[in-house]
This record gives sequence, C-alpha cells and structure tokens, in this order.
Amino acid sequence: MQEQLNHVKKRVKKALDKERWEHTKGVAYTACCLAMAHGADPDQAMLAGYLHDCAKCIPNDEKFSLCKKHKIQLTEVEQRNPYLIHAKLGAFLAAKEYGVEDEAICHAIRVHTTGAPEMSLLDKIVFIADYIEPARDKAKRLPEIRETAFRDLDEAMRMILFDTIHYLANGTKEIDPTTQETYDYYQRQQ
Ligand code: DGI
Ligand code: FE
Ligand code: FE
Repeated sequence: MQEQLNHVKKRVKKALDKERWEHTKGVAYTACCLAMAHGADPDQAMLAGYLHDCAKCIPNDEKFSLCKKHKIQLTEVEQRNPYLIHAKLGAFLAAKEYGVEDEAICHAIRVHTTGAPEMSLLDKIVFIADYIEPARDKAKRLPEIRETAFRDLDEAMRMILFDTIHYLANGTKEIDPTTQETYDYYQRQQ
C-alpha cells in the first residue's frame, strides 16, 4: 500500500497544477482523518483522496476526446458542463492509468462531485473531505460542517448537499439530476 501511495502521489502531482495539488493533499489527509474517526480504512481513504481530482487539469477538449476514445458515456448535463466530467474520467484513469484495482476507490472518485444515493462509507468520506479540506475557504458555514463531519457523516452530507443545491440554484447553474437525487435521498434519511 505504501508503495502504491508513493507511486500515485508522484504521478498525480505531475498531472495537476500547483493549486490543485495543494487541494489534493488536503483532501487525502482529511479523508484519512475522517476514516480514522469513522472506522474506515485510512490508507484506502488517503489513496482515494490523492486520486479524486486526477482528471481535473486535463483541458476540456482532451476530456471529450478521452471519453470518446475509451467509450465513456457522457450525459447531456456533462456535455454542457464539462467540469463535471473529471469525476467519471478520473475513476477510469485511476483504474487504467494508475493501476488501482480497488473498485471502491474508483467508485468514490466517480461520485465525488454529484454524490449519489446510498453512498458507501468511503464515498461519503471522499465527498466530504473534498468540501472541508483546510485550503477550502469559500463555502458557507465551513466551521460547522467541519465539526459535524467528524461526528456524523450523514448530517455533514445533508449540510453540504443543501448548501451546494442552493449555491447552484442562486448562481442559476444547471443542477445535475444525480446531485438533486442525492440531495433528496439524504433529506429523506433524516
Ligand atoms: O473538483 P473540485 O473543485 O475539488 O470539487 P468538485 O468535484 O466537488 O466540484 C465542485 C463544483 O462542482 C462546485 O462548484 C459545485 C459543482 N457541482 C456539484 N454538483 C453540480 C455542480 N455543478 C453543476 N453545474 N451541477 C451540479 O449538479
Ligand atoms: Fe473534483
Ligand atoms: Fe476536489
């Protein structure tokens, strides 16, 4: 595992710009800590954190051509909002380029932007770590969400999804049906 982590770290660092690499390290360590707090595997969470945005810095035209080449189906919402593609493409690259055989890690990468109903423990840890890592500073009520994340993952999911849906609606951004479904699902779980 340590060997795989070192290998992945080196390669991901090269694939990202400086700011995205700083964010990525924050997500990896935050995911690791959340795993410790909630009885998940810290190494697995760390590896997922390092890889979650591995496709983020690929130019959009290249994202489209890679998806076409590897027959990765894109929804219309993804075609209209290409920054959403890095989740699906990242999951593919984690398996095919970075040699990750753990499907749970690839799944966590795949759902890290929109979320999904019935997420696994690892999925939630990566999703939440992405939102609360130390370099994040723009989202509302971060201190409250950060504190909640170490006590109650589902409550943190509800808070993040609530804020994200409202942020997207206020900015008149298109809401992916999966983001909406995830929001509805975690609201019902209360
Ligand atoms: O890649 P990161 O910036 O670290 O984080 P991310 O993969 O969670 O992407 C964050 C952005 O994605 C944030 O600005 C909210 C946006 N997003 C999440 N769900 C949706 C969405 N954007 C649109 N247009 N529609 C969604 O449903
Ligand atoms: Fe992302
Ligand atoms: Fe991220």
